[in-house]
Amino acid sequence: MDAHSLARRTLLQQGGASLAGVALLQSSFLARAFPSRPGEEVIPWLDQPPDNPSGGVVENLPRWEELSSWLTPNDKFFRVAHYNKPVVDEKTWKLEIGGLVKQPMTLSLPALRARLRKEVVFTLECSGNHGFPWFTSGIGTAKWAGTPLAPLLKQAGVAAQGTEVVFFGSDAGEEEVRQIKMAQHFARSMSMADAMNSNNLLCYEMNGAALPQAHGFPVRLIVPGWYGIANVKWLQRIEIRDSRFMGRFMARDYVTIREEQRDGEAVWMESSVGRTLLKSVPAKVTRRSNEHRIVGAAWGRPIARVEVQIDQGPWMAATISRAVDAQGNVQPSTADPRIAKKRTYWESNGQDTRQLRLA
Ligand SMILES: Nc1nc2c(c(=O)[nH]1)N[C@H]1C(S)=C(S)[C@@H](COP(=O)(O)O)O[C@H]1N2
Ligand SMILES: [Mo]
Repeated sequence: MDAHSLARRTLLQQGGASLAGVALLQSSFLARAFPSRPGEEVIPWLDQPPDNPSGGVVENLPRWEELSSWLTPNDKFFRVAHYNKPVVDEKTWKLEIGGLVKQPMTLSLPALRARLRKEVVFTLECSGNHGFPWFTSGIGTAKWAGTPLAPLLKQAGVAAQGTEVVFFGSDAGEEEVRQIKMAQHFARSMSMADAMNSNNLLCYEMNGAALPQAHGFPVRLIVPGWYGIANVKWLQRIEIRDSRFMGRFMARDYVTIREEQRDGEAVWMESSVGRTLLKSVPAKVTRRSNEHRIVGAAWGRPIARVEVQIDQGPWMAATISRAVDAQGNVQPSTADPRIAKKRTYWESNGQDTRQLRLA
């Protein structure tokens, strides 16, 4: 088979999407990914990522070509934990809602489960994904179930000056800033307007099972449309405040530092990692008799289309895929200043190159 016939026979994942899949594609929270067909063989990538050196911070990274469903099974779903991984007793667990509210609340797990239940299918990606050669599958799609956050905040009665919502996990570690040592819980915040989004869930179920311990049992925050870091696990306390929260995961780590141009002058922009960016990857190349197919995933924004570029050389290597969103924005190439002038590893949504050999 030559490169021409490969290109001709190459189909992107739209070809394999079921009608149900196509309907789901309208959602901006969902990756378009890899249905598999009977009798097809997966051609392994030559450029397998190196071993994960993170020492337990990042775990359970799947190989893209092993995934065969739109939803990522819980046992193939990546995990990130920056501190300890608390084992929480659901009998004594309580969620507090406090700070600038008229009616502070304490909720048990049965009390949360008794509230309105909502499901959302959302693709969760770590913003560090593709920031290192070993970190290329820090992403998964699940059907998350829980109770919407907004009605609870309304019930607690946010005071007029309450503008910031801080979510604390029960996991904690020691931080040192300006020679001040402090024990800190994992915490992230959002503006009140962002927190009130009706898709946000206090989530207790993942793909139909109780939220697994490693994914934040008994309750985590799920904020569709945001990078992984905003989806606080092992949730313990929600606090309404009147000023920006500047903890490690808002203002020191998960800060993207990028050089930008303003009228010929280089300026440095530092921004907190927030909403997901447009991205795609080639997930696997399959063969069924003489037909090859490149199957990929695209996510982060409503996707209009995905394009793939294949080398014309003798190795017939499939290389770059890129996504185009509904507004016509194209996933940046790695030479684009948005990627090339970025000095921290988060938010690496550049076009992804993979290598394989077709025998
Ligand atoms: N409490 C707490 N929540 C957390 C984290 C953490 O370390 N502690 N890590 C965050 C990061 S960086 C990511 S990418 C996601 C990963 O979610 P997962 O482990 O369920 O895949 O959880 C987020 N929520
Ligand atoms: Mo992350």
